[in-house]
Amino acid sequence: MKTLKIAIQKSGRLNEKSVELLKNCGLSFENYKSSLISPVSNFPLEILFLRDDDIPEYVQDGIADLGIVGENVIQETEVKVSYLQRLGFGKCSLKIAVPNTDDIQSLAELNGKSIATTYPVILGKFLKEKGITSDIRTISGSVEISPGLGLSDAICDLVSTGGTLKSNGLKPFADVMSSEAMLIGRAGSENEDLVQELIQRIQSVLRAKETKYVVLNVHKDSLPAIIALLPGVKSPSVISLAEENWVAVHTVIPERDFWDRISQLKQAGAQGIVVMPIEKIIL
Ligand code: PRT
Ligand code: ZN
Repeated sequence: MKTLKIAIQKSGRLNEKSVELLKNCGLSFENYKSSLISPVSNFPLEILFLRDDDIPEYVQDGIADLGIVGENVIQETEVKVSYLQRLGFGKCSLKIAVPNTDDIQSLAELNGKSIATTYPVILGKFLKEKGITSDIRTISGSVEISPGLGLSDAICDLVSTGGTLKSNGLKPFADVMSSEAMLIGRAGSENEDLVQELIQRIQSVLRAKETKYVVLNVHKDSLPAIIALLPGVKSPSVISLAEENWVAVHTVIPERDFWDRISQLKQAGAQGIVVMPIEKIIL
């Protein structure tokens, strides 16, 4: 049987979450920091640990079948790969930022200005689309110090909390792209059975992360109002309690509107609400 290869970041911001995701998919492997390849003992898969910048090309060229990498890196390397699944971590945005003292109002004011970045391809396309001609200065790191050193008028860099911009006297001015970690595959690999199996496992882990398992007690009279508030996978399970006219309701609730939903349930008569994490949801 064929063994798949998946490339993930060796160390850095995406490493831990990528390893965690694969382990939550039930894959058993050693996360050796020193080795480049780790075999999975219970699935025909090998994990390649690489620098994130190399992952898109490895996948495009078929050295790896799959990869986990930020969309920013994929777009900057301009590779031909299939986007298989958004993974919900490593979220950030690529932004143009200017010094706090700059009173720039419109994108057009970037005409003729210099912008330092490690993302010349993405920035170049963005500016071209907007009809703006700036001087893109490609540097390899520490972009945020470049206006302070007089090397550029503005920067274009990834931002997550905004702390780095702030501590360098910069303010975000324009959004170029938003990014998150993405499962990519060699073009056409999405049709392979093993790849499909892995995608399904990943999706079941992601779905579970977005939902909580909730058990609550309610008087039978309030049951219709409670059920009306619950979406559930299909419909909630309702189990009789020893106390007459009381039932326990088992259901799942989406993480995103969790607290609103819980307070609505309480108002509708729910008591003794127990909330549990879910490991996997297989549809
Ligand atoms: O060694 P290797 O080449 O593999 O890693 P790397 O150093 O190139 O990348 P790494 O580990 O820093 O980031 C990997 C991926 O994480 C990126 O390609 C993004 O997809 C994603 N990501 C998410 C981020 C950030 N958030 C982020 N905040 N990548 C970088 N940053 C940097 C940003 O460049 C800036 O210096 O963090 C700083 C800003 O952060 P805040 O929180 O202060 O706004
Ligand atoms: Zn990198």
